[in-house]
Amino acid sequence: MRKLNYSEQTEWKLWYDRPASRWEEALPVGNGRIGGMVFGGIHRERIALNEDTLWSGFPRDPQNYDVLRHLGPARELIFAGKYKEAEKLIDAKMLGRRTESYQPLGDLWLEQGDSATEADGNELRGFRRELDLATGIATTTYRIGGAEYRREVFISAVDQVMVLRITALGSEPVNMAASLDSLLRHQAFGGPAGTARICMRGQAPSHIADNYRGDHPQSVLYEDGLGLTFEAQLLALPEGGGTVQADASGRLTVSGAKAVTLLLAAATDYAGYDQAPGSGGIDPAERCQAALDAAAALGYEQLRQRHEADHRRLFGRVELRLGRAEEAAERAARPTDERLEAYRRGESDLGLESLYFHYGRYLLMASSRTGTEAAHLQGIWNPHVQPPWNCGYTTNINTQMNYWHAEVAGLADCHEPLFELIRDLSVTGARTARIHYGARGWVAHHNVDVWRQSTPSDGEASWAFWPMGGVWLCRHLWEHYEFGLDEQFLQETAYPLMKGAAEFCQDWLVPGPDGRLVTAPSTSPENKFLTPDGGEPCSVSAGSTMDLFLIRELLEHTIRAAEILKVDEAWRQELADTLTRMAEPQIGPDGRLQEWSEPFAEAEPGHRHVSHLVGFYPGNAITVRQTPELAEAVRRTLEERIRNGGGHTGWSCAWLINLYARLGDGDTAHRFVNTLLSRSTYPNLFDDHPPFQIDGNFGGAAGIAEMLLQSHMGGIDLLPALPAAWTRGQVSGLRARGGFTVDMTWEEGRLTSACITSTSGGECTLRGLHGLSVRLPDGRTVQEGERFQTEPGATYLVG
Ligand code: FUC
Repeated sequence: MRKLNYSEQTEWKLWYDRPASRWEEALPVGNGRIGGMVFGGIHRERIALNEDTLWSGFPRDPQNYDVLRHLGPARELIFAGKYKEAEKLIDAKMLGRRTESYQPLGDLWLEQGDSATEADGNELRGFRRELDLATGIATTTYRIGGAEYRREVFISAVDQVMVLRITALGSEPVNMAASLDSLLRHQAFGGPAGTARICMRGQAPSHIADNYRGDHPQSVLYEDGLGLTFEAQLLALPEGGGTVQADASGRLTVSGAKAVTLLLAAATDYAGYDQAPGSGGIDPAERCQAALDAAAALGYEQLRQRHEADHRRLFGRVELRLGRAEEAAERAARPTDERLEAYRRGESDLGLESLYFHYGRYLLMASSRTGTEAAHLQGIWNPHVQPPWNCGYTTNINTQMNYWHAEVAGLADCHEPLFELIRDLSVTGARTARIHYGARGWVAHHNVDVWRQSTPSDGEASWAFWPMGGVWLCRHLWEHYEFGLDEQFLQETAYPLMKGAAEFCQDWLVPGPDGRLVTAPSTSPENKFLTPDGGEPCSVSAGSTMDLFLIRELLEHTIRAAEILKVDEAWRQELADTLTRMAEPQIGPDGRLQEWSEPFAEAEPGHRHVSHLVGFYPGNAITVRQTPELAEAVRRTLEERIRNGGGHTGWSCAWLINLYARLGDGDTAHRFVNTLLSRSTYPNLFDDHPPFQIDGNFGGAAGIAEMLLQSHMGGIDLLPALPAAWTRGQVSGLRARGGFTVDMTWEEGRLTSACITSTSGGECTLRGLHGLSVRLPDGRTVQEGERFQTEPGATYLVG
């Protein structure tokens, strides 16, 4: 395919001409498990560290054995229209305990060079710190006097260590000191005598009793022996002479070296959600030592090559370029924070928009890799002992949004940690289903942590009472199958989990007063209606639209999966029967999609959640082609929400991009891309909810992909929501459902060429061809909307 002649030198980089002055300016690196935020300091460098299993708490039984006896009475109150009373009952009797918090591991501090050099009249020049998304390497360079210093940082997924390479060019040697520190209980010390190693060993709190509102030391509990143990170790490999010394207090000094490679390993004794810390046979110190020894034997060059090859393999799968190369290069020549400022002031910068897309891919690669924990509210990066919302997995939108781009943007393998989370939840959630609701299958609620809490958390019904977490998560299993068509995955992983969630739904649905099956109690995440009698804000009723969409889709996907696998025929029939008996989402008298089963007035008409639109995106129960009236109701719902201030948090705005893309309204989708970047983005391009929350990055990337390619209506829609601002561009490697990969170029707002690769054969239908046609290998041509058979591995050109 013709390339638009961009330069990789500048394109996929975030760069700055000064060190980060706060955490939200630092640059994230990660291998899915270990995370680092690189500040790029000059004489004093900080790399804030994380390890993805370092959480407060330990396994406990969070079941509330009292819930079940209140379920019947709560339903009676709801069906009698006594919503407020039902809500009070739930708040008082049917919730659970606070989930645990993700913890910061600590900081690696480097002191480098001698500030006296500068005082002697040698100015600091040429400072640059950057993050190259294509290689996953953060680099800081600067000159002082005749010396040029360079620090490179990456975290290798292959070798499980952070690698820091410090070099000095010119006459000056590298003189530096390194130390480790943590906000958690810890000790730092030197390695065995004669080694160039320092260590930090510490303990995570047994419980964090409060959310972030500044740090409340009294909410951080340590009970002896109950928290996870963690360890970080740093090893120095100097080159070109130089001496290394590690003292007993944990300070490592290197002097007179030409270059030094620092290797950092980190581990905890987390051995699974159901294993008490320390009981799983994992020794974090041994783990660190083994990783460091293996990495040291490879040496810097090999570590870097192995990391880069692995990183490029994933990152290079997709390329998106918007607008003219010269313009993109010109904009990229500016520091990213200035670029963002200019964009905020209204300057167009299509390169920044594609950078944001690639950053969304980069961040998922760095926070969710095979074998690691799933990405939580902040991916893996967090400096707080009491992080906002515990840095948890909040499953009424945020956890799902983290993975919206995974399939379409070529990172299906990064989706796997979420499947592991779902698998664990199906075990803890089976107890909760039985104990809380007397139901089969498994259930998960809104807050989940590393211990896989499946019960409601503490708090209030409007968010804590949400037994649909597992149902929604299961959509990811099905999507993974639909994109990749991996039948083994469907059989061994997806189907058993979907089946359990579907069984829960069968038992959870009850006949409402009109005999139709509904959920009760039911909430619509975090929004409230005004009670018809007293006009009081209330969150609890029966059969919220979101519940109905989520359950409907799960049952349909489960039936489809059982058909493909040729299993459970009788049960399939049961599910099909349930579907016919379920209540349907309603269009209200004002033409909007109703959020609840009744046309209640909303307490907050500009609410950030648009839960009832879940059937339109990410779901496909409503589509512009198949159900145009409902799609029109979606549009009206959106307009009203937005008119009242909706879309104001990062993720909420990101959702709007996806929804407008599905409406085929590229210009409005683009307006929200613009809003997300201008209003909800930190200097390091992290999403600013506020505060930092990574879902907006991921949802934004998904939205950009959704504007370019859709495959939810049976067939592939090319450029379905191209905004006027993206007149020309090219993209390669986007994935479509049915096992296809799509490359496209376009000019003047029209498709100019496309190449479809079929991974597993199967039928394909293309739309958005603008008069172009598909050439088949046998010479036949296929037009817009015409179905054709593909061969596995074959490519089909559109021109
Ligand atoms: C949900 C959202 C909030 C926030 C939190 C983590 O409760 O309503 O906006 O994203 O999750």
